[in-house]
Amino acid sequence: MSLSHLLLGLAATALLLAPRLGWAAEPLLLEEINIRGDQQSAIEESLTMREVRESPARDIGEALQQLGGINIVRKGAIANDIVLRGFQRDNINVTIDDVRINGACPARMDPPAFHFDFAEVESVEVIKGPYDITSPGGIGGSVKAVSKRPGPGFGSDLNLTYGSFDMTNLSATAAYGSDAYDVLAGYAYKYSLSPRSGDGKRQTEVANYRPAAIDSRAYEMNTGWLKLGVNSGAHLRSELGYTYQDADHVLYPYLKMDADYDRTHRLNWNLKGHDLSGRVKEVEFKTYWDKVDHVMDDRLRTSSLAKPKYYMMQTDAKTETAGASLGARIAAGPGMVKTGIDLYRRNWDAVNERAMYTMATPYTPVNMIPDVDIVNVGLYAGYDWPLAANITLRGGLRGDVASVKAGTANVLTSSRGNDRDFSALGGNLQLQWKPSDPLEIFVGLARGVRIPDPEELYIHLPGAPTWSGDPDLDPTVNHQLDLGVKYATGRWFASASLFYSRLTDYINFTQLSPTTKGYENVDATIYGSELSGQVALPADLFLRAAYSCSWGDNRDSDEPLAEMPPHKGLLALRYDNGTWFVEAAENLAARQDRVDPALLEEETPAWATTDLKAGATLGQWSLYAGINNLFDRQYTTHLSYQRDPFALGSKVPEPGRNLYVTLNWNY
Ligand SMILES: [Cu+2]
Repeated sequence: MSLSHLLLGLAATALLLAPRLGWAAEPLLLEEINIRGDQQSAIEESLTMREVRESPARDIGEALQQLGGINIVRKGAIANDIVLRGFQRDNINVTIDDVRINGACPARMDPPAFHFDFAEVESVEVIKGPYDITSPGGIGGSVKAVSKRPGPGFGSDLNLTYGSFDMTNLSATAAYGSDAYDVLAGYAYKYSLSPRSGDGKRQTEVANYRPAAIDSRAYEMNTGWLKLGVNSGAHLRSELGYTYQDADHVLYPYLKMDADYDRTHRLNWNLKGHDLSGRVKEVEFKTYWDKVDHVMDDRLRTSSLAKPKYYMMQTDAKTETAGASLGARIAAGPGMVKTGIDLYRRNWDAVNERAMYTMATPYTPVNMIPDVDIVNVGLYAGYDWPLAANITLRGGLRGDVASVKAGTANVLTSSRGNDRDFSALGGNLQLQWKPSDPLEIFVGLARGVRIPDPEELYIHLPGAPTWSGDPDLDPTVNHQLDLGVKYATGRWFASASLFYSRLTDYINFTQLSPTTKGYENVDATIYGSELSGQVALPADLFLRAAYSCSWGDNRDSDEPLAEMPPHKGLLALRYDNGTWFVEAAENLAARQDRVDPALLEEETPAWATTDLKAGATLGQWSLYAGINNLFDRQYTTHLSYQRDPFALGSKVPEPGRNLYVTLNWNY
């Protein structure tokens, strides 16, 4: 294999060069340990772009997997959906610069994180639990990506990754910043063939692909973005951003169809005033608009053979979201008030056509998601109260009203009415106490509410089985308790957290009748813990360990909740002198035998994989190379097959041994 020779050559060069480069640089890792130790509370975790750059992750979901409590739904080579502490879909908020961007696909081919490229992103912050009062929903937590912002002067970043299965990630950004204004432009290209798993077969071989499609590209994506910043005086800043993304030919062996294309526009404008007076620390107005066009069909599958059209089935789906918010931070008494108002409107429409529906008129269009509008308005206020030098109490409340209305008819809207109104009240109380300097204790109590989404309310797709929403669903309410302990010195930190979520009217996907699958409100609990630690050992060695688990119980049926990830762990040893590093990591997941019998879920065996990587930085250049799944294990994760009516029944295996090399130039 030429690629492995290339990697060996690069690693040898790095090893030879390293001693000449000196040991002066303070490891970036120590800084990260300090940030994790000092600045993050027990319910927060963040992913830095250093970690993304070193990894062969194809998307934000895959990159976030290394954090405690995060798993992904594997549907193919890309577009992995984020699962946070066992919560997924609308139970978590995934945003970029606080922009809500929804997927258009009713089968979640394009989850929110699919729509922003990580070359756009500077960092990703994860808040575990319903502690973010600044936006609606998010009862399981929030994943908040923050986009890159230009620094002073000219800056540029070029990144080239090439790996097994012809995986190619190219990105380039160029920026210029002065006191008065700044501008940033970026472009990213991603391409890959379908990965081969440990048995040497492509992921496409587990599904019903036509022979010619097995070796076709797994995805091809182009993303371009532009960001303009204008500073008026010392206290006012305005930012305008626009991103266009075109994803083509994205394969989903998890499902019965593939995406022909996803076209996404995202536009946002922010105006921020800071230190406006002694009391008013910050006032910010944000507004955004985004739109996704998604078309999927089964033209690459054997199901489309000998049909009147080039497909047996096709879904044309569109979603459009617009929102605005006004928020302020005001000093009051010993602490700080945070308050604001926000609103968004989302439209979602999906039309499905199938050859044999109906026999009299083949390809009769079905209003699968009947042009549904949601309008949500919310208000929030919170207070950060430093009770003493080492104790902070934070509290906040949030209220929302929402109305949902279907614009076209299907079986559900015609028989049971086509609009609903909702109201929601949430809030939280967080105590952060440092009894002694390295030790910190966290106690959090929170209530979060999220309304049912248009799919859960109104989807209707006749078939075997029929996929059916329920227009009478109630919002899910989460009452959660969090306990955390953290011990952090400059050179190491350890953190342990426990959470317990009591969920009323949890929206559960299940078999509703022998012929119908759909959604029901049930009472449920999800609870679990995360443990993590990072230690700077002598001789520039670093050890990192992480463990996380979550259990889900359906209290109505006394059975486990579906799609709960098993216990997982990570152990990594790294040598890093600030100039070059080598790292070995072991990823572990336990067997999952807690399965939902109502959906005929299957158990998943335990697995372990080994990853190796190395990298070096010389001036403006960095070079990284690695091998993931070194021993070419054949395995699937528990979240690798669809329980939905669009289930193909195939489990999508994880990639087998794969190599990658990344060259980065940063100026
Ligand atoms: Cu789709």
